[in-house]
Amino acid sequence: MSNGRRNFIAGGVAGLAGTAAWRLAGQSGLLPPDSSGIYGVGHSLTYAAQRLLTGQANAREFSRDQISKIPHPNGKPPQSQDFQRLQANGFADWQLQVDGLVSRPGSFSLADLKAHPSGSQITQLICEEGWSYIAEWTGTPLAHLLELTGAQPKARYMLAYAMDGWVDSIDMHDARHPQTLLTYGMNGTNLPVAHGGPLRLRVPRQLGYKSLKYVSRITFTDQLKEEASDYSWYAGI
Ligand SMILES: Nc1nc2c(c(=O)[nH]1)N[C@H]1C(S)=C(S)[C@@H](COP(=O)(O)O)O[C@H]1N2
Ligand SMILES: [Mo]
Repeated sequence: MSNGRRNFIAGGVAGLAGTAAWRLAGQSGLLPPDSSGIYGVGHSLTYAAQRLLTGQANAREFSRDQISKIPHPNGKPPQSQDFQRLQANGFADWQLQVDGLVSRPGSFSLADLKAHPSGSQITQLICEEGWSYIAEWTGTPLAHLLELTGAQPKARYMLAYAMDGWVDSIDMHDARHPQTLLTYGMNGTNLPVAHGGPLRLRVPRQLGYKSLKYVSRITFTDQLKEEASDYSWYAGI
């Protein structure tokens, strides 16, 4: 890290919101897009510190022999009849809806997604409760879907909606990160329903709750409302 950056961190902690340093941080992509709004100064500083320390850095990747023998499934699959009907049909009728600030909104079946270039990674899912497991995930890089649908420059966040009612969001920095995938495969098979099948967002640089399961819609927006979750919005690890 350069001296300038170190001084910037020290100065930033002393001075803060409203100062020239704060504005500079915003212009350099060091603040969450709505830093003056819903997050507050402490949260925004966590984000800035993490961005300074890790930049575009990748989450750690592991080797095949480190994959956990028994991955830990958390929670229950969606209980709705809609979900059960889709599951009974092997998710052949399931579609991912993509809309919001994109030039070409549309819907994608699993077969559509699988026809596009895939990425895979062996990474660790870390729950905020203290447990974790390592698995191999395969899916469509979100950056590819962004190109395909033409995300507009105005877009600052991606909101993802799950079929069990969960909603979460990431900023465009994480949406474009090469390790961010829309996964349909896990450990060489279709993604099990217990782990979020048919489609789960995988954001390995953040805690497990940002890896939204049962995703059926993603939308791009220029502002976040506080609808998302009780957890901290930025969950860098
Ligand atoms: N839709 C949805 N996504 C979710 C959750 C959930 O309950 N519903 N739980 C989150 C939490 S807290 C964790 S730790 C991981 C658990 O993933 P796993 O079931 O593969 O262990 O999924 C995250 N994504
Ligand atoms: Mo979690």
